[in-house]
Amino acid sequence: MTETGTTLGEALARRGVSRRALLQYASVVAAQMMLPASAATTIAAELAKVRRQSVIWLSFQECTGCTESITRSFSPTLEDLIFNFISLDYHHTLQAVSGDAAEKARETAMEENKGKYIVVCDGSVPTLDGGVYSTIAGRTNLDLLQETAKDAFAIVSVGTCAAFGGLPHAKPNPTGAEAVAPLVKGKPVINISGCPPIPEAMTGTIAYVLSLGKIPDLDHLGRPMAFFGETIHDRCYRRPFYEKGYFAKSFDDEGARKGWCLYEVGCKGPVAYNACATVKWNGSTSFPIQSGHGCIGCSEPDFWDRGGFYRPLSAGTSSKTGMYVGGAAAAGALAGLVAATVARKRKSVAMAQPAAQEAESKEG
Ligand code: FSX
Repeated sequence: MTETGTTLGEALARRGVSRRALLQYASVVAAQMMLPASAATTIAAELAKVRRQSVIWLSFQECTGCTESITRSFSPTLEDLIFNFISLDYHHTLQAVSGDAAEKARETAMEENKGKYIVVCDGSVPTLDGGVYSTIAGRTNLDLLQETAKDAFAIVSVGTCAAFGGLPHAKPNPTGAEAVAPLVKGKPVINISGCPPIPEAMTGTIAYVLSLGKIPDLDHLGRPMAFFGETIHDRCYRRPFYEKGYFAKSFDDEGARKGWCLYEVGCKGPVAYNACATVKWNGSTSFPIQSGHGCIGCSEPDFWDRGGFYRPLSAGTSSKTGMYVGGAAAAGALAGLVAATVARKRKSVAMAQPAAQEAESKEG
């Protein structure tokens, strides 16, 4: 880990990492965060000055997919984050210590870095029955979250579970699972949704906060605009087929083989805000739509309850069940969906309107 008392620049130099390499890395972060190229110099300079930065990672009700995802980050790598950038003082999956020693590490990190440390949370927090459904060191998730968040600089909620409740929050939500943001008061919360979230969205955001000491621009759901400012549909390479009305009707028909739009086989790209189509996955190798599967909208609230992963958006959703339905109910539900999207004041909202028109025409 970064040696106490030294700066990141000094630590990197000792490892033979040149200033040029740091600048290159800063350029990647600047590009990811949609900053002007000139910001790279500032980021590199500020990163070089960064001293030991404590990060406390709290895991609640989740599947560990978010940690799996961040360990597959390509730029920067988790190794960069842990060994060169930060001190990951507490992380259930990655820490070497356990039991009392782990809790002591968390308490010490909080004490020594009051007001400066970052808390990363994954998973949702059970609130029913006194929060008994998930405990760590004999304490409820809620208790641990509120104690740890109290003196933090900022909270970063990674994954749809921490950001919006995710799978544990899906009906009937037996544990009373809640997202993190409503449970911590008076602290900035950055949501990086996705089930799991894109690793570069997590590491890029954390690097941004570390280097610039501020919170990036967020959308109305608390997500960094740099990664969540556009829909998958906005940047999808299959979009020209959508415009021309070329749609795959099943996953193995001729249209699917020709790479046509997956809208009619249930793709939720038009209403899913995330960077899968641009940042992609596994070192920019591919993303679900590129491998032939529609987007399931995992970065949006309540995507599990909406169900219908293979039903087209034009089939709409039932306000009662949350499941996709057809006919008149569909048109009304979809109109609501479109209206909600319009409220987001994003240019990509226009892309949801053809779906509403399609639903209306089907109704007629
Ligand atoms: Fe949830 Fe993450 Fe999905 Fe899993 O920690 S966002 S279930 S990928 O693991 O919280």
